[in-house]
Amino acid sequence: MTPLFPALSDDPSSRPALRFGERSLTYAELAAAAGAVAGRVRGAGRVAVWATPSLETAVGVVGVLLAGAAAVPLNPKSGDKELGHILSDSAPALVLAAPGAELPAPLRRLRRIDVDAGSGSDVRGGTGASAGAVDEEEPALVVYTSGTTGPPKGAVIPRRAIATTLDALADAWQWTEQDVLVHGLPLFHVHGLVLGVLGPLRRGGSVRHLGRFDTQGVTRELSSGATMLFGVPTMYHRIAEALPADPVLAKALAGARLLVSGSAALPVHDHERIAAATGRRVVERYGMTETLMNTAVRADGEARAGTVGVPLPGVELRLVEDDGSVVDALDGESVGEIQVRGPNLFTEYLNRPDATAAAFTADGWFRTGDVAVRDPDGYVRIVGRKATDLIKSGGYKIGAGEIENALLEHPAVREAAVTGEPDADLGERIVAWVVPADPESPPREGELADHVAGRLAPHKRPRVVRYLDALPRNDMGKIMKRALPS
Ligand code: MCA
Ligand code: AMP
Repeated sequence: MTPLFPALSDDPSSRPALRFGERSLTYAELAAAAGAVAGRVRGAGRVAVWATPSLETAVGVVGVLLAGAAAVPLNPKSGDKELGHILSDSAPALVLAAPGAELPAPLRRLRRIDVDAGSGSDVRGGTGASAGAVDEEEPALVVYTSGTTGPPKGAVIPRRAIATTLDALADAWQWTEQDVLVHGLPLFHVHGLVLGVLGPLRRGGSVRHLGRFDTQGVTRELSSGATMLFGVPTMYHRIAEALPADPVLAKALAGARLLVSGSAALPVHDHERIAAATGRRVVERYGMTETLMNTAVRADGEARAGTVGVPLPGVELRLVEDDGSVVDALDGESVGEIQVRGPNLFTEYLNRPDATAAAFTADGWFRTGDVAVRDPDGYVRIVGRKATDLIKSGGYKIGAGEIENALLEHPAVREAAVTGEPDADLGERIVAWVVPADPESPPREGELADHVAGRLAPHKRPRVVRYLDALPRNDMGKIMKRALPS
């Protein structure tokens, strides 16, 4: 197999590779900076990366990959409990961080390497850019992803899956070294890191990261040479909201080659508002941490609102009913769980053979838990999700059980249940149903939000708290979430 980043091997050019705010690196500079990281982490096994939205994160991850090691990207807003779990589960040999970044206590026990992302280094100073061949089945990333219950699981993503998914997207989107991608996604998940950073680098193109998403940044970059935009539906919702009063944004979007949404369903209303204001249709692609990308609306296909397009090259996709029978109909109404097979899939959940086994059928199909229909021309429409205890908020997957456990650790909470409610901005918002330990002095809403944000992560905090005298339970004592007052 070719190296993950052909543009970094041989004779890297002075073409732009990465830009974060005012700071940027050419391919030659990136080869030197990431090569230097590679030289220091070679043989390290798993390497934690303090994944702030910065040049250092991109250089650090590329360096780890050049060295043939595996990167474990950490959300820099992780709370104590979540971070503790990820560190004990993944047992990284060391941590990479930007110089001066303050790391929380559990990370201070690890050996730290500051990533020097300074430009202008001597290309030959790097020792790792042309590292020897690494087996494509070797882990490249361990990305933590929430399930319905318990702490997040580490999805082990091999190098083969990254190369496969990025090349399939290149085919679907005619994505080349001429493309300049703009986005403001976090770098500790697949969307922002694999598609948004490793994607442009595999093509030999470039990425401009906004630091944090806002419509002004999108306007600025798309008006000055950027060709593609990646975002979650919340970002496109905010764009749709801003468009009526922002003709410059409309013009910038109209000039883009490709606008791509993913991580959750893009509401048809937002899709149509953007199309009406810009004349451009957003294309959707469907993926998962465990599978990377499965389907996409192709650049040469019809960008139909409400669909995630067709299976990518190399991806086998089928719909399966609850009784295991395969749904063959392409009729836009026969519903089944999406199961996928192909070289885009992860290897396993780290240290969780039980969960890995449960995720696959006997004949090797991965059960996504997403429920869909297929149109006569094969376009996939996602219509729901099997597990009600998984919430997608702002494009983040969040397990209800994880938040319930955190809430129950608050002394003023006796019982807790967590659900997702429709939200125009976030897709779904997290709602906590709480039975206070003392009904006379229930915990304040903000206190519970801070408690969850501090233990898990801010995006997992409840946006609404509702107080009850008791949770509805069945005869077995199990909480009946469907019986919660709507
Ligand atoms: C507010 N904040 C708090 C609290 N309240 N912090 C601590 N404690 C509190 N009680 C902070 C937040 O941390 C945040 O800080 C700021 O206040 C605003 O919070 P919030 O409203 O939650 O954030 P937002 O700005 O509205 O976020 C919307 C967003 C975000 C930007 C769209 O949801 C986002 O980045 N989503 C992307 C998710 C993603 O990449 N998913 C990919 C996984 P600050 O402003 O400093 O941050 S899915 C995937 O990878 C698969 C493969 C796929 O298909 O793509
Ligand atoms: P994650 O586990 O965080 O990687 O999230 C993966 C999940 O995001 C999938 O199982 C889907 O439920 C959802 N998802 C990703 N892309 C889309 C999309 N374009 N439309 C609907 N849901 C999506």
